[in-house]
Amino acid sequence: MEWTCPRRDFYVAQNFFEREVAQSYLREILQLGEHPVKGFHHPDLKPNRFHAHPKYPVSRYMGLGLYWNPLDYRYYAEFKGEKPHDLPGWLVQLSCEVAREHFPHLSFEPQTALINYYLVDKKMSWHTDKEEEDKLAPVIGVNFGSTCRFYFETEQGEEASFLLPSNSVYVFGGSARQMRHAVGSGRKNTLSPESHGLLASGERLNITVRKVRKE
Ligand SMILES: O=C(O)CCC(=O)C(=O)O
Repeated sequence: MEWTCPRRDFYVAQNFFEREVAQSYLREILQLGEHPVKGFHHPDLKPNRFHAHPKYPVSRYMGLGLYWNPLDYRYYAEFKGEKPHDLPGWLVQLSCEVAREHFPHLSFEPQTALINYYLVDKKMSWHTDKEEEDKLAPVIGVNFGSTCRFYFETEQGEEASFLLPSNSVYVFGGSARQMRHAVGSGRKNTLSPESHGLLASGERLNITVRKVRKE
């Protein structure tokens, strides 16, 4: 497993886990998602001038640790009166190790994981992750399912992209923490072996682990 560096302070690694390990992690996340309240759901977004009740672009969404509410873009300790699931131990360990490897000088604590489960043809348009108080702490992304195109802004303000397959991990922090980024929909017929039987062709599941609160 090797890290590439598409821009300063942004790293990506493919073939991250052994296949059986990746499969067991994906299965665990899907099981957490079955909970009727704090599992996967399709939340409303902030109203805009076109829609009074727009929906979050990703059809299935779940927060662990803290709940990020797409309706007001704030983090909460509870969702509908329930405490979100805790982050699984492997996700805490993985995110701390990746943060320490690439950003040893920055403070990091895995306080939340946002899980986006993209059904076929679903994608995320250009945005900046700016709702967290800590504007430097790294965001660690873990990817399962189908390959998608990941778009990001270079330091020169140009748009660039690369293909992001299943079983890959990315991390961006420091000078890249506020970079604009987007993801295309999962490509058909690229479903990875560890996702077979768990996700359908063209589906994709992304987990981003974040530090939200400042010290
Ligand atoms: O699906 C992805 O890899 C990106 C998710 C994302 O941009 C976000 O959660 O802010």
